[in-house]
Amino acid sequence: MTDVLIDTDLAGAMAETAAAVDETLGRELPEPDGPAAQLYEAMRYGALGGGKRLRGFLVRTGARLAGADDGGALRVAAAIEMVHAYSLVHDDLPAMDDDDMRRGKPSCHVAFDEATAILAGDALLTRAFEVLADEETHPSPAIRIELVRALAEAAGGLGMVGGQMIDLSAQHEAVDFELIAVLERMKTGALIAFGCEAGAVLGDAPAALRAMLRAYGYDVGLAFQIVDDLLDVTGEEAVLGKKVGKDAAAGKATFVAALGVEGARREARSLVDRAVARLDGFGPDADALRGFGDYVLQRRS
Ligand code: GRG
Repeated sequence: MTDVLIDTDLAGAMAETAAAVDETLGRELPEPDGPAAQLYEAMRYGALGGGKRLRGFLVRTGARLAGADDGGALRVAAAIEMVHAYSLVHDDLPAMDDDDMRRGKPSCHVAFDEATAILAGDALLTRAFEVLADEETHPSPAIRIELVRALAEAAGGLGMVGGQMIDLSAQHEAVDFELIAVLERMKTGALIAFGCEAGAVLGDAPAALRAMLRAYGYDVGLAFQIVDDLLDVTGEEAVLGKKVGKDAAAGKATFVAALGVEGARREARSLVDRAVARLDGFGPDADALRGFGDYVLQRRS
C-alpha cells in the first residue's frame, strides 16, 4: 500500500490497519439486498476497494497511545472512513470537482448515476454516526456522545463542509495565503485532527493528551493537504488514481498557487516538524505518529 521509503514497521502497521479497517467497513455497511440494493451497492463501491485508510490509522494509533480498546478504535476508524468516503463521492460530482476517476476506478456517479451517488454519500455520512452511537463502540454513553459531537463538528459547517464552501467560493479569486490556510485546515485538517484525538476520547485520556493529539492532527492534516496540492502539480495520474493538473485549471486557491512548489514543500516540512515536536515527552509509543509525519511528506499517492 505504501509506495515511499518509510520504516518497515510503520509500513507494516499501516497495511495491517488498512486490512482491519476494510474488514470492519465490510461488516458495518449494508449488503446489497432488497428494494434499495442499488444504494447499498453504491455505498460499498464508494467506501470499499481502495483508499489508504490513513484516517483510520490515526484513530487506531491515537487509541493505542491513550490505552483504549482496539475493537472500539476500529469501529471509530470505520466511521471516519465512511465520512471521508462520502466527502469524496460528493466532491467528485459534476456540481463540485467533476472528477470521473477516484481511487483508480470510475467515480461513484459514473459507475452508478448522480442521484445514486448523492444518496450513497448521504447514507455513508449518516451510517458513520450510527456506528459511533452503537454501544459496541464504547460502553459509556458519555464517550459515545462526545465522539458523535466531535465528528459532527469536524465534518460540518465549521469543518470539512465549511472548508469546501470556501474552496468553491475562492476559485479564480486573488490568492490570499491566510484564507487558503483557513480553508485547507477546515476542509482536510479538521477530519484528520478528529482522527488523531478520537483515540484519546475513547481512552478517556487526560485533556492534555487529547489537546496534543488534536494539535498534532491539525498540523499534519494541513501538511497532508499541501502535499495533495503539490501532487496535483507534480504527481502521476497512474499512481494517484485520479486526474492531475485540475487545481490550476480550475483556478483553485492552493498553497502551491500562493507559495510556488518549493515554498509549499517548505511549508509542509515546517508543519510536520512542528507536529512531531509536540510528541516530545512521549516514548516509543508515539513513534508511529513521528513516522507518519515523514510518510505525509514523502507520499506519492
Ligand atoms: C463535503 C463534498 C464535501 C467535500 C468536503 C474533503 C473534501 C471536502 C473533498 C474531498 C476531495 C479532496 C481532494 C479533499 C482533500 C482531502 C484529501 C487530500 C483527500 C484525499 O485523501 P486520501 O489521499 O484518499 O487519504 P484515499 O483515497 O487514500 O482515502
